[in-house]
Amino acid sequence: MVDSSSRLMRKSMAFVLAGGRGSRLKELTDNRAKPAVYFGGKARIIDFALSNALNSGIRKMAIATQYKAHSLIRHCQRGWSFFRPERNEYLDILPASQRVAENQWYLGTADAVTQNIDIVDSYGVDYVLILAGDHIYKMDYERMIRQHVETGADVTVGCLTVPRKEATAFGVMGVDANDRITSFLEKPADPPGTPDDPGVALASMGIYVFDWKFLRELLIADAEDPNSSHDFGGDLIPDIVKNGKAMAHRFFDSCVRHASDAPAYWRDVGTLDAFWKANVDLTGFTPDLDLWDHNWPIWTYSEIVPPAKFIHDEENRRGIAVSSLVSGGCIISGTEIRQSLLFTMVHTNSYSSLDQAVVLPHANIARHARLTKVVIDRGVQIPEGLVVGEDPEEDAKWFRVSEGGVTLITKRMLEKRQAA
Ligand code: ADQ
Ligand code: ADP
Repeated sequence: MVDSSSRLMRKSMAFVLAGGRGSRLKELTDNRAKPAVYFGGKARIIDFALSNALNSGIRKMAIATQYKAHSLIRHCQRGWSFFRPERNEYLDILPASQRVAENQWYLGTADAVTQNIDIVDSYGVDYVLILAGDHIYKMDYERMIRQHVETGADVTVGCLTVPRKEATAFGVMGVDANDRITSFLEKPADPPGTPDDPGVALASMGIYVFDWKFLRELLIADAEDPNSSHDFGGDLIPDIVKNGKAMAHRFFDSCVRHASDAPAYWRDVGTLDAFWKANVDLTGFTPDLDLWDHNWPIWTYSEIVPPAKFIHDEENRRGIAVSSLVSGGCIISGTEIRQSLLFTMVHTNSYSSLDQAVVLPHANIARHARLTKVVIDRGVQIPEGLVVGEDPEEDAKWFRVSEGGVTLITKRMLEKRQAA
């Protein structure tokens, strides 16, 4: 018989891979890793995986960091340091460069675990849940771990269906009638569709459950294999599919939704367009991602700030925000804001307007600025009268304009513009 929920979760840990840069987010990840990128007004991307783990009952977590990890490490230390060793709860941050003598970074995702075998050993767990720190979704991992134990699989891979054309960025699998994985192609150029619907492919979410004993042996063997790139999706999973028992776990079965007819929400906000859209979508009437659900809170580090303040300026120009999310500490003074998402401590000034803007913390919008379809990086001081989003050619001279017409504005871009 499989353990009760709490016993099963006590025997499990989450190992979060948070080392990737996310280069398609362009200058937004110049100084921070993708998992540290802000999302949804208060949180950072990694908070979704960590919150899912916490809400699922997992109390042992390790976070492997690598690329530009400073901001990520600071965030995790501030926001996620409430685990108590005396209650057998742990959260360890494992920066790549500290674990090897010759400053060799983690080679691939599997190597990030191999280099920390001693730490996983010290947790004394039976099951290891490998997570990616860079996706936005709400999922009850207990169901996936339970399925893993019940089926006696060597590995259980989280999966969802994606349009076939987009599946080139994923591990794509074929399954039999029992959801046993029969084939696995990492990022195929021409992804196969599913038998039911040739327009969609069954894609790996890049999350896996293993028995620790099994994975430990596999990692040690993999480390000695000169032909391996030490990557879960590229090496280990295809190998188990061939030589062992790999099962698929459907995200649809364990996603956390606010209503049974709500869509199963999962996003890789890996491009500027996807990042902007997922944030702006939250301003919609009933967003597919419910951040208001008390039963599945997204935990994060939160600055202590006063409530958002809206004021009419001295000429009685209205400071208003409609269909928008405005975080704590914001001051909206004489600015009209529509369909926008403002993070903590954004200050906007009179005669300016924001439309479909995603404004990261501590940015300041000076007077008479008019910004449409923008992402404004943390701490950016938008100068007086700046107009963006109306003339793409002009915008592209100074800023990053995405394929979908979203303009990213960072401090460095503004400095260059001002110097010219
Ligand atoms: P990718 O997302 O392309 O594909 P990868 O770049 O290896 O795989 O990133 C996986 C996760 O590991 C990310 O969270 C990243 O931040 C992190 N990471 C990458 N290199 C790391 C390192 N050296 N050390 C620590 N962390 C690291 C994977 C799978 C596919 C699957 C997709 C789903 O390989 O099969 O479909 O995820 O997004
Ligand atoms: P504007 O350019 O729109 O005139 P200001 O920055 O001069 O904006 O501020 C207008 C109003 O915003 C102030 O009268 C005050 O009510 C509020 N305000 C500005 N800064 C702060 C602050 N640091 N704390 C609280 N309220 C502030």
